[in-house]
Amino acid sequence: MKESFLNQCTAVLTALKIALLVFGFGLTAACDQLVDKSRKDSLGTLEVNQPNIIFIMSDDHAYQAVSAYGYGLNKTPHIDRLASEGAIFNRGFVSNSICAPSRAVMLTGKHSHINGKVDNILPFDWGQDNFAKALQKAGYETALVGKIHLNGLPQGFDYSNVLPGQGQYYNPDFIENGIKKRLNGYVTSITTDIALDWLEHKRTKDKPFLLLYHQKAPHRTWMPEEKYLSLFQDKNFKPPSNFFDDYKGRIAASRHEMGIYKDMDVVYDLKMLDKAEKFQTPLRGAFENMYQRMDANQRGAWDAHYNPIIKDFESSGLKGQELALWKYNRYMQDYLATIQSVDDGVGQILDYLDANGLTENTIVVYTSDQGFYLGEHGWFDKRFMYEESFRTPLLMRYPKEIEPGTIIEGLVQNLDFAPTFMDYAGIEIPEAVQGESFRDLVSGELSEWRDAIYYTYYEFPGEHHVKRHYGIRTDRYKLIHFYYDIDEWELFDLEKDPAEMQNVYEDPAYEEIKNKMHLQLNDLRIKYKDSDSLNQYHLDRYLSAKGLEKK
Ligand code: SGN
Ligand code: CA
Repeated sequence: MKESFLNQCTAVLTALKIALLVFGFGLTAACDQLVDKSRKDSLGTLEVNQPNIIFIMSDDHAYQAVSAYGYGLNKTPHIDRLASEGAIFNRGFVSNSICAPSRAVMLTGKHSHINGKVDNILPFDWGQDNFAKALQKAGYETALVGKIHLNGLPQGFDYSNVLPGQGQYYNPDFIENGIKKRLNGYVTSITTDIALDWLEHKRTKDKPFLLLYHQKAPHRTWMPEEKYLSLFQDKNFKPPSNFFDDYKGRIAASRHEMGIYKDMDVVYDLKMLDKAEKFQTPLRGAFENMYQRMDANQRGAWDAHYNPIIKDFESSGLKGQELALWKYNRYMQDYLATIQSVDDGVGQILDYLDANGLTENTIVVYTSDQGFYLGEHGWFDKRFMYEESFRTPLLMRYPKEIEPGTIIEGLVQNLDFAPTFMDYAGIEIPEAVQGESFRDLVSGELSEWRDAIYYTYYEFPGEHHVKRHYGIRTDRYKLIHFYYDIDEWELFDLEKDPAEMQNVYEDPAYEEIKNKMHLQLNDLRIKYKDSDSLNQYHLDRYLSAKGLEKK
């Protein structure tokens, strides 16, 4: 009786909402609150409350470039709101620091060697379980918007509107429920508009929802939105202390191809598109293709900003260290400018929740698919198990359970998202899931948590030349094994050497620590069912897919 009355009430409210939409957000907010409450009441108890979940992920967003982490590079007031109104994680990590594998881990709650997507090259199997499928079965309406970088039609989503592969910054193609269309505008704002449109017009408002809102930015080649082109123009950034790293004692690191000085292309990465001989760079053609996508207005704004910089650069004749520092600064200006649009989008989503009475019962998570080097070790890109790419920003708000201003020091990984969301949705977490729910950790109800995390990286031989490795990190130490094309162990004392410049693996003072770390690493490999023979299996598949010989 009560239920049918509520159903009628909901229908009337929905009709009223449509009719009165012109009067703005105020009434919609009241209705959302009512519908939300009736769902809970009709189910009886608070325990079965299924909160909405908005999972925001950007691509290559370094934690150093979220102002809540205190590095002073830029201002991200909307992302920071999640920290002040919820929790910030100081030890949020990925388990394989590269895009598609990271997303596969996030969806499945299983390490790369188990879910099979170990690198950006080999295909992902959407047929396996993922948390979106589980939430869908449990009554959630689900959507995926923006970058996912996994081949094939996403499974587990009632609605998907995603970029093909890496996507484009200007006038990008999007694939809406399997149908490709080119959209005009800037990718970050378009992605936000699609997310807001789904929230307001496409979802069924009497169901709990899961929205994966995933930005392409600030991925290479760091092309800012017109309005932010000159935001950091007058800023001179101080490079990190290990910008001129000599890689002593770290052979794999010394073989990198991701140096700002050595490998960053002045046209492709730094936008110096000019006719002169020195601008006929290897990646010039690829940049010209992206530039050609712009319409006349976009190109007008672009040229007005970059042409004077090109002119200055041409006449400067910079060389050596001065050129390295100029490149670093140029890189930072564009990279940080793309983040401003990401932060705006977060603000728009949070405003939508506020205006619609959804703030209280919606979990909002902000993270990235991995971290990124902003000049540490002289680098851009990621992939290594060194801190800046292994670690990633993680902030989370859920007013019903998380105290504002919470700081989490526990070692959390992207492996934990799937079980955490299932936990909040009231779904039993399957045995096969390797991550752990951090729901009780973040609400302060847990005293015991894991003391070590496991990492793997596979994409070699490949772009940026980062050798295959795996390793373990505890609160204080990190042990890494580069095992292919080289056989090198590295041990770091993160308390004494946070910049990871001293490999103390051969230092007798660390003998005991080293042995303990080896034992712990073995335990973790057993726990997560990883082995040398699995590494061999993944290597063989990779080499044959690329038509390469074994070294
Ligand atoms: C592209 C980039 C690389 C980057 C990979 C992986 N090159 O290939 O610099 O490391 O993506 O990034 S680009 O010339 O195409 O920009 S990931 O985040 O998608 O894994
Ligand atoms: Ca990425």
